[in-house]
Amino acid sequence: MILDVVSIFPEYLAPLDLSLIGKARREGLLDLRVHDLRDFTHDRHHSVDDSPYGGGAGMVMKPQPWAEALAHVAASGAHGARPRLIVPGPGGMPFTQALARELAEEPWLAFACGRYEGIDERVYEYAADELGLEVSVVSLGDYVLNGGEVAVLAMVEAVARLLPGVIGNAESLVEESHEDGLLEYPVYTKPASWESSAGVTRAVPPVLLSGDHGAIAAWRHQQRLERTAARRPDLLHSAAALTTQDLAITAAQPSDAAELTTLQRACWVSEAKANDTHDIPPLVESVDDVAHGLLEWQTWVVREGGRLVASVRARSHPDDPATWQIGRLMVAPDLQGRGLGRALLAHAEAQAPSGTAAYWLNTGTRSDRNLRTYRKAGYRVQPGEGAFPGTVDLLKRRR
Ligand code: JFE
Repeated sequence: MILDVVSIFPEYLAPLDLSLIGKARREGLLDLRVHDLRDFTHDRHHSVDDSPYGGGAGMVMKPQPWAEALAHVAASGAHGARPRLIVPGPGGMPFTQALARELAEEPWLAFACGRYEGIDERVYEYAADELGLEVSVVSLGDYVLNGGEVAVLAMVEAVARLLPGVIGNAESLVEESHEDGLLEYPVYTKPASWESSAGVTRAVPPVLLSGDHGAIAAWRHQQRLERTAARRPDLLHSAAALTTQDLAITAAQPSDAAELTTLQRACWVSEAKANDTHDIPPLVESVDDVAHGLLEWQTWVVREGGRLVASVRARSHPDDPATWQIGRLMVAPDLQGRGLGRALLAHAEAQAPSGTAAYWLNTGTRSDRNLRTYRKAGYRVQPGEGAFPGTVDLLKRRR
């Protein structure tokens, strides 16, 4: 990946030579080029700012040095190639892990670090219209910095660590905070019992020493829910908890078969539409077929006011006990988008026996909504066709 940064304080970007990013640079995974905006001025004082039209406090960055600097950067690539231009600003779109992932796919990024009250608006138009750049104004968060440099340090670090080869352990990337909408669980290391200098002894939560992987997964999930509720209640609205606090997840009974049949037909109609066929098991199974499925799978249901509104099932793979198969994740169409599906998926994962190495599931190749949900939950699409025609398999390592 090529990274160009334009700033009046090029030394501000020096920390990028340290640690992970510096190593990636030395290994050629990253080509980071820092440019001094003042090199693109022509007056004796190398001036880059002037007073704002219309009045107001402070100074505004002049268009000319920016235009020349960005033209220089844009012309430095292969024939026809153009960088995506990222401009940090408190009024930009939020910089999120999702945006970091999107930017990590780009071959070439350019960053324009403003100062003062910002950059003359015509520079954005020039970069888009005359240089052909896709321009994105991006905010690190709702607070005001003095310039774009600190934001670029943060964004470059967040993007670079997603590049193949920059972090040794690719798996550690999948299973992180924010990847499935909940905060991370607390972590501990040796000693199991630690005495602070004040003489207070603190033990690691005993469940973590139990060797019971199912119990550990359930405890960690609970910790994540509690932390998210305490620190980021805004995330809960779309994530797992609220829904499962109010609605109990219970084991399906044989008497649920008829309602499950109705629910799966309601839930898979969209699949029939997307794939232009009704020849999909959940759509054509009889009540007896569904009842038979209850014998071969562990199935859980959620009821709201007596109505069966959601379900999921799971079992150990018949030929590979280390793989926990999850399927038939469904939420009544009128209740979708409330995090119920994610909560059920987390529940199914937490029920996997110790010795489970990976969770497996399968969905329609064209089921964009499902694929997005599973991706957010840490699942990755496996190459090639899935277990059934028109489907893909997805895997997630157990942590
Ligand atoms: C610049 C400044 C006056 C901004 C209302 C360039 N997340 C985030 N916070 N702050 C920035 C980004 C940021 C980025 C670039 C910047 C702030 N400033 C300062 C001064 C009004 C401003 O916007 C100049």
